[in-house]
Amino acid sequence: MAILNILRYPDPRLHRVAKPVLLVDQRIRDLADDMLETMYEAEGVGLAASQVDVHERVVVIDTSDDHDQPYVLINPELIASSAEFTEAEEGCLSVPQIYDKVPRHSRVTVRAQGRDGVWFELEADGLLAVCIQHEMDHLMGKVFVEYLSPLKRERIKTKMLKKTRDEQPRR
Ligand code: K1U
Ligand code: ZN
Repeated sequence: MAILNILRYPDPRLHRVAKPVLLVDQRIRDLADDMLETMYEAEGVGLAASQVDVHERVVVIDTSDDHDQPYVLINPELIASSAEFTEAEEGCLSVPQIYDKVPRHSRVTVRAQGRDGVWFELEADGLLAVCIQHEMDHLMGKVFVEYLSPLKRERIKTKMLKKTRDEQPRR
C-alpha cells in the first residue's frame, strides 16, 4: 500500500472529467486500497481518484467514527435523490483548511461496483449523502469552491497559491 499525492486547488488537473472503469481488476483494487490509506492518513472522510491524478471513476468513503466502515464506489451513479436539500459545512482535502456551506440533496441512492466488481445500491443521508455528492462532483471535475461566490473563490485561490508557495523548500 502507498500514500498518494493529493492535488491541491487550483491545480487544473482537478477539473478533468474521469472515465468509466472498464474492468475491476487488481490495478483498480490496489488503487482503491492506496486511496483508503491516503484518506485515513489525511484524516478525511472521502477521496476521489481525480484528487490523486487518476482520472477514472473510483471513490472511497468512510464517515464512521472508528474508521471501520470503508466504502469503495467504482463507476458510481446517482439513481435517486430527495427533493429536500440540506446545507452542510464541507471541507476538501484538495482545499485544506477551507470550510463552507454547500446545498446538497438530503438523501441519495447511489449504484456502484464494489472492490469485487459486483454492483450494489447504497441509500444514504447525513454526512454520508453529502460526501457521496462531493466525491461524485470531483469525478466530474468540479471542486466544492465552485459553488461559492466568485469573490470567495478568488480569495481561496490566492490563499492556496500562497500556501503552496510558502511550503516549497527554499533554495
Ligand atoms: O473529497 C475530499 O476532499 C474529502 C472531504 C470529504 C467531505 C467532507 C465533508 C463534507 C463533504 C465532503 C473531506 O474529508 S474534508 C475533511 C473532513 O474530514 C471533514 C470536513 C468537514 C466535515 C466533516 C469532515
Ligand atoms: Zn474534495
